[in-house]
Amino acid sequence: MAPERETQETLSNLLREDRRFEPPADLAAAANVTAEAYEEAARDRLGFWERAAERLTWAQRWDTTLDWQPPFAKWFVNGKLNVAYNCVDRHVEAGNGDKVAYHWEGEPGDSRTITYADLQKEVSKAANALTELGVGKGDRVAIYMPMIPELPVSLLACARIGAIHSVVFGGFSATALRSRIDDADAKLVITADGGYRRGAPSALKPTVDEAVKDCESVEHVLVVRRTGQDVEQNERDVWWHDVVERQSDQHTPEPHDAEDPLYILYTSGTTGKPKGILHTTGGYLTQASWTHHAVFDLKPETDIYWCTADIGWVTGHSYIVYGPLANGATSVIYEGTPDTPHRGRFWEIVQKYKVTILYTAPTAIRTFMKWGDDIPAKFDMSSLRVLGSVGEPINPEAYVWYRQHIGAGRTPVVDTWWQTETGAIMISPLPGITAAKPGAAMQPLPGIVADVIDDQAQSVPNGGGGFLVVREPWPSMLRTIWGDDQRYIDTYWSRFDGFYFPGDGAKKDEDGDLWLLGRVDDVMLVSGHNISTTEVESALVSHPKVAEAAVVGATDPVTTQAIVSFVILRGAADEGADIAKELRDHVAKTLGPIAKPRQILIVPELPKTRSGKIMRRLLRDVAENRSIGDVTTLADSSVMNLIAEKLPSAASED
Ligand code: 6R9
Repeated sequence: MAPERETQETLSNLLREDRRFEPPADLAAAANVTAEAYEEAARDRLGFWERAAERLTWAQRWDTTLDWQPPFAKWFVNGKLNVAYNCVDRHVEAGNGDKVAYHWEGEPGDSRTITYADLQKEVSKAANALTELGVGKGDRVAIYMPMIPELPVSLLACARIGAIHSVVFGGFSATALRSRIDDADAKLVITADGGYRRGAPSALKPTVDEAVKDCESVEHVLVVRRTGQDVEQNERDVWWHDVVERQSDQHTPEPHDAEDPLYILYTSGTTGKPKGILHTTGGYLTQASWTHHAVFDLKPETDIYWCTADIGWVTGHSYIVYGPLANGATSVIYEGTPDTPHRGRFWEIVQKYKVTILYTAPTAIRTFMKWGDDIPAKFDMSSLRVLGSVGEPINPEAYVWYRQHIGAGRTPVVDTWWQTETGAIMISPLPGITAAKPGAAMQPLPGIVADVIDDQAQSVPNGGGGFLVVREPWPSMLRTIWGDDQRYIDTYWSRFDGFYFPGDGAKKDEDGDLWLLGRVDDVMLVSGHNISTTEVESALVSHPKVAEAAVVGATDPVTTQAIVSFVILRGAADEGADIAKELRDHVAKTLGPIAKPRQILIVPELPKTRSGKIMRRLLRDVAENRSIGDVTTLADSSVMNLIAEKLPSAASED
């Protein structure tokens, strides 16, 4: 007999969405990938990935496409290639040395243009410098830098010589940096004096000094001069302009094994020791490159591509560095923040470089909504043809705003679901094929086998919700957690036997299309219903006065948990007396009375990680009147004080 449950559903499906956006006819007609790709991959998944791998240049072809000893995968076994050669040299050899690889834009308004030929020289010099500093194949290099050209150059120099890079986002503390240096046992740290953020130089070197104090593994700290700030000169420190600049700009890239490690990237993880996600060479580059070609429909001859992420996150690794460069793309890199010196900075950059493809995060989109429609309207953004979103579920309203106010109602929006662990995009519309629904990631890409299952590991029918899983290995999957195979097994492969479990909830709509519903740890249990945070947040954001919302479940004597909402209003909206009632009624109307929040708090900001994801854990502390937990991964810790000030009004509602 089935265990008695209050409801049949694993995760409820409340939100209905009937809007559809067909691909533009001209884009569809010339698209890089056609519907045929889905059939081709369904017929022969490994054959499909072999053809994707053939887009790269291999020094030696693999003999086995996949060696799968669950949950340990090897892709393109015995294949040999050099990632930096694939990202740089081969484009120069093909006669594209004069093509721009990066238009780099500093926050103060300085800029640099870097061609593929320039990049080849810079990467060769840096590779020679690393060798001189005693870094060799398999050694770990920690990178803690602002968004300056030396950052991608450093990654590529490591890849070229087979050193394993571990990029630590420049906003992390000395303690966080130190624990990552120690876990990877890094020999070299590459950093800069500082970078520009919000109109001022922001120092990095002092944090590194503190992090490497008494750290025995680190032999040298290689420092780029960016801001000219005073830096302490320690024994191990060497300047980039001394060591790198005097090197030869010739360097012969050696082929590496397809399964040689390429990088470690620590997931920010809300609790416990950070996990060092390990990516390897051939499979990673294959999927990063193919997905960038397919999902953005990248035409390297004509597109100007801009991903606004920081290279400190996986999005920057795969879609600023490896994917775009492997494809010979021309990209924009911007050093600073979107509001410096004014709130139109992003749109000014789109206009200046005639950006055609823009890839950004829902948190940024909702911020732009809050700032008002009039800001993007001042700029000529007619060059844009594809827009992308990543990092969190995109609320349907934010999606429609993005399409309308940034894409002039013409551009497809691709909502791309993936993780640090997956290495590359897994679930996404394809811009020339999919009639996309606002807020849905739609379908697994060709070659990816994903599903939504219930707590009994059964595939849910259309219309049902549950746990997202990946059923088959994929080329850019993490290979393990650095130094901890058991934690890799426990974290990702133990909840459901034989499936990769990413930790996200999802639903299949009536057509079988996929909607991501947030982390399963955040799901709320209300009167026997498992309600996703995403659906309630999207309902709130669909109210014209709301720019952004975060909801959490707080313990409730009657309903087990009750929904508490934190809401940021749009630029023009007024905090009227009845706004809380208006919003509660709106949610009840949109999703049903079960999803009606018990409380609505109007707040000026939401707590977010440094990569822009809402930290609901801290909001739960507020909602349950607890002292606020660990805030070390919070981007701006003063936000919690602003929210706490709003508390008395919350208690008085209802
Ligand atoms: C690429 C990146 C991964 C987590 C992931 C999920 C959330 C990312 C999403 C999305 C819904 C999307 N996420 N993209 N949720 N729709 N399009 O963000 O990697 O920093 O490791 O975060 O982000 O919860 O599990 P990472």
